[in-house]
Amino acid sequence: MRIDIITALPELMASPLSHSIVGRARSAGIIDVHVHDLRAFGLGRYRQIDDEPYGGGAGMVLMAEPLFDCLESVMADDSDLQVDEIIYLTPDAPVLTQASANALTLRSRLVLVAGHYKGIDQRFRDAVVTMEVSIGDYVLSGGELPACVLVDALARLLPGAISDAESALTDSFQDGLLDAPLYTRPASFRGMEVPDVLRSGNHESIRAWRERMREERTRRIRPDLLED
Ligand code: 6GU
Repeated sequence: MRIDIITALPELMASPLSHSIVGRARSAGIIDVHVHDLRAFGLGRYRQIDDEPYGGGAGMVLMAEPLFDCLESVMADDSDLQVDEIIYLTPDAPVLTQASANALTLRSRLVLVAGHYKGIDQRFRDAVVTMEVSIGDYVLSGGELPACVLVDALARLLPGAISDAESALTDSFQDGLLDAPLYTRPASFRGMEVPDVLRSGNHESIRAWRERMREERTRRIRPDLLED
């Protein structure tokens, strides 16, 4: 899978995209991530990328022209992969779920547009954006961290990204339930014990215990997940 990211703050994204599973998936050629600096397409001597909103109001708006120019340069590269979706990260959009992440892994090439300031010119959204994604009901300063979140959610699902093939399948949410509690050595720590069942060696009781814990935790912490 190839992902191109358009952002005014490429430095903000460098570290999250270079470590852990995403970093390793990139090194292994499982995911090909390219970050494009919107500022390089800024207008005039000062490479301007934002301006005041028509109609007034607080905050600045990313201008259409640098966004179109940057997107056109991304589309004009020599990749033989077709762009499947142009995704704008914004809080006024449907929230990313494990199901929508799973669906996106079937795509071969995505362009992510990370807005900053107040937002981006609506004409870019209307003309070229094919999908909009929020990562939750709270406000962040820009789409850069959400874009990193989306890349992480996708990278870990791609074949070969995770060594233990089972690991991504047993993640919280992958089947709609939260994970069971985890323990590692020592068995006794400051008077706190690992549940006996996990040390019993009885795989059937362990499986049953985990299933019960997952249901109990989901009912207590996220009852909304059990609704459908
Ligand atoms: Cl995608 N962008 C911003 N700026 N804030 C958010 C978000 C996105 N998702 C949740 N909050």
